[in-house]
Amino acid sequence: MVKCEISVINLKSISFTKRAVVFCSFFCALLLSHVPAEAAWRPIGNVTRVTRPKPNRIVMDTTSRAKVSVEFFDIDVVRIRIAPTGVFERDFSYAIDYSRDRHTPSATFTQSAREAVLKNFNGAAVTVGKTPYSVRITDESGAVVLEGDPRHPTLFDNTTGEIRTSKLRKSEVETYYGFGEKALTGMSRDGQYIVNWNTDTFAYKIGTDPIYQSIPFFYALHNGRTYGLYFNNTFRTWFDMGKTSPERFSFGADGGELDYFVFTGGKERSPKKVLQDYAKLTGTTPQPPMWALGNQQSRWSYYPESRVREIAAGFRSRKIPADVIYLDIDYMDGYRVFTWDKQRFPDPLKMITDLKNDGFKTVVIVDPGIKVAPNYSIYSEGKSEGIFVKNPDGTELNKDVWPKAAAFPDFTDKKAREWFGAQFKKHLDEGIAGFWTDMNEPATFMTERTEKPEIVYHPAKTFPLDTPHAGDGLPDDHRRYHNVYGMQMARSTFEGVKKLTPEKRPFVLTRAGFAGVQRYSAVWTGDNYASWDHLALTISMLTNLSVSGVPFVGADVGGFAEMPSGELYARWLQAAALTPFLRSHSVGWVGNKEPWAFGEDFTRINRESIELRYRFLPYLYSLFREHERTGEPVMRPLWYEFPNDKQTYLIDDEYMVGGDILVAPVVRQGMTTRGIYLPTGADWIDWWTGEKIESGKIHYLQTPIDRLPIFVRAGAVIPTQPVIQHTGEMQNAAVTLNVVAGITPGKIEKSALFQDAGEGYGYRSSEWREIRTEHRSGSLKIEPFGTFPGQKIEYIEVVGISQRPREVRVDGQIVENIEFDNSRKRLRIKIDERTREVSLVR
Ligand code: MIG
Repeated sequence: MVKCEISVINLKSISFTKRAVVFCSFFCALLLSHVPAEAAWRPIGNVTRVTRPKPNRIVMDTTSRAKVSVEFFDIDVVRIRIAPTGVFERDFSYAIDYSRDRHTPSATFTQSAREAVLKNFNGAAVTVGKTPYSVRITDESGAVVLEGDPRHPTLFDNTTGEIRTSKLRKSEVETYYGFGEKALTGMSRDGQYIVNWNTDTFAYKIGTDPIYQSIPFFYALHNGRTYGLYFNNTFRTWFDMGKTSPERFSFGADGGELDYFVFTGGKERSPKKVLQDYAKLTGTTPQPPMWALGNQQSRWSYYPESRVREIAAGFRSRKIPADVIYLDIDYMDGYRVFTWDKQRFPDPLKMITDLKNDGFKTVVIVDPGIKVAPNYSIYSEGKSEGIFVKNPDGTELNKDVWPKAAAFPDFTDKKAREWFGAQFKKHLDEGIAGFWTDMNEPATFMTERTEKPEIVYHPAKTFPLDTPHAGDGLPDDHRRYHNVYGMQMARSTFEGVKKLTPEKRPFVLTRAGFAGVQRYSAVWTGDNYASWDHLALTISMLTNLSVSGVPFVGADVGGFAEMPSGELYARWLQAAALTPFLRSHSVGWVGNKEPWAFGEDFTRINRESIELRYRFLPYLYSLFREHERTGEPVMRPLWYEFPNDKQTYLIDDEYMVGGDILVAPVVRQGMTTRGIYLPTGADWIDWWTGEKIESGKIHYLQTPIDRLPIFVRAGAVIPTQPVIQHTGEMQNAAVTLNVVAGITPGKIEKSALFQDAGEGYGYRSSEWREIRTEHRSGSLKIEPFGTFPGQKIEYIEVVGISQRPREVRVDGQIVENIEFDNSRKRLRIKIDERTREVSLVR
């Protein structure tokens, strides 16, 4: 084809006879080739007819044959669907959580020759222009939320199946966030070009895109006002966020419908409202087992058994807390999933039981590739069950991965999901506590015969595009289902484990995923690199992933590839200490990377970082509870909490844990002071010194190697516990409620500590307790709800109190046994389970 085009361009300069030959070969080539000559982009055209199948939905015919549907999907959620073929697809999405109730908002409809208007009961409206088709969404106050760019209308190409649209930016200073797991520079995606196509990207660099996950959801923020947009399309998608022109952003896909949800952000137009509505659409992460919030240790790979035991003992003997140990691919017999290498692990049950008795859970990796070997029962059973992915000609798709030639379950087939899910029985019987699903982009190896292996996104790194999939009733090829394969493997794992052990909460960790993956799994950011840049990158990656609906996120501490210095490892562990998922993991061919592998001084610092993690576990656990209910993330970027402070919009070296803790880790080598910005809209206290730090300013503070800079919000009540060695010891640890001084007089701050068994589903009925507090200037009211016998409440610590109060009363009685630490500006008051009110008189 390329040859033909060149010939055509040069036609004028060649003779008539030659021209005839060129023309002939050009048309022959056209006939022979399946590749279309060029993209044939067509607009939607004019709206010719409007029908209203439901009160909250209108459907339009157009001159191009494309059909358009406009709907108030929920009160503050507009859904627009354009079917280029004129026939809407089956209304099913792997991303959507169908188990949730939704409001069907009442709406009114009016139309004229020029416009069709669907108006929500609260005043928000969608206005469709008819000649030609255009769309504009306005909020309750009539302000424009989002409108199409009239000079770059929605286009589709019926020959290739591609679709695209462009929207106007509010101004050149609009910032964009979300997009799931992206290794791109900075916090905002403004000016960037983004592609979604799950890809195995070993030792990715800053700027490598795409990587493992695809979440086509983003926020636009301008002047404190937000909206969100989720592009409900599983094909390869792309977003041009003002890179081509600062006047607009554009997005499109290689196929499917132009189906997108706009989250208007409600009256406040706040990021929180956007995320709540997105979470209502795609679901939340169920409360993880408590142990999964503990410190986790991994390596590719720890083996044989003696080495695993040595690592576990290494934590206990050095008093470094830990809850989980991971087994990477070398535990298997020749990389056959659901088997053991009997030389390396002669008695898995015994080892796992001993580890369990020592407070360690064991998690194993599971790959989707099932070794092609007739005498391997998992393979032969899978084959006879017919659950493997096939080639277009009906033969089994075999590709090389770790076990060499492998077959792959079609996770878009319910039968395959159930079959694979049932295989976990063996490991669950052995006592394995959780599963780590890797290589599920899906990733395959290139062989010696692969042409041009130097191409980064080589097609041979996954299934061929024309590979058929069941698609749960909508059979189509890999183009449509590539991006959901990983999340469906995580789902198969989650659902399988849940069915086999219904009394427990499954723990799944996945590398690949799509919007909605949070319903099944935690996510880690794949094969990062032991460099300072990569450490710095974790903050924007994990916070953007968090606001993309996925709360349980972490990066390989210390970097997966290469060897960190002691300083880098220590700073990394420190920076990660309060991130939702805390796991050290690395390749096996560089030096040891356990927290004690960098000399005595670093061992102490690393121990303190992990101890810090365990101190804050009651707070972290409560945040997960809040997430399950509302969709609020655990880890949060600053702009999300403080959208009215524009200084926060680009901050990518600080993060929030919940709404009350701001962490400003050191992510640069040798930095013993750093600039720290504290947002306006709150007052801040230094957690360590109790010093009040003025907001709205950058402070240059000392950041010694053994301290994570933490700031807490004035007025907050933050539960902590003493250091324990693993979460199994938690029940006997007593809670301290840290009451942060400096609350604005007249204000009431409410908070809740959530307690339950840390496992199982009792918390969904009556086996839970919530310690609710109300903080006013000078007084704290404590009220327990629920009857679960959770950790006892033993102390109140007032953080940031500058002098010893004249009087402290507990339930009205003056008490004397208080400790005031002037150097740290802390006051400690002993209370007990019956305490309902503590008050201070200055
Ligand atoms: O081809 O199982 O990202 O965490 O250690 C590499 C071996 C396969 C990639 C994962 C990594 C894991 C490794 N895996």
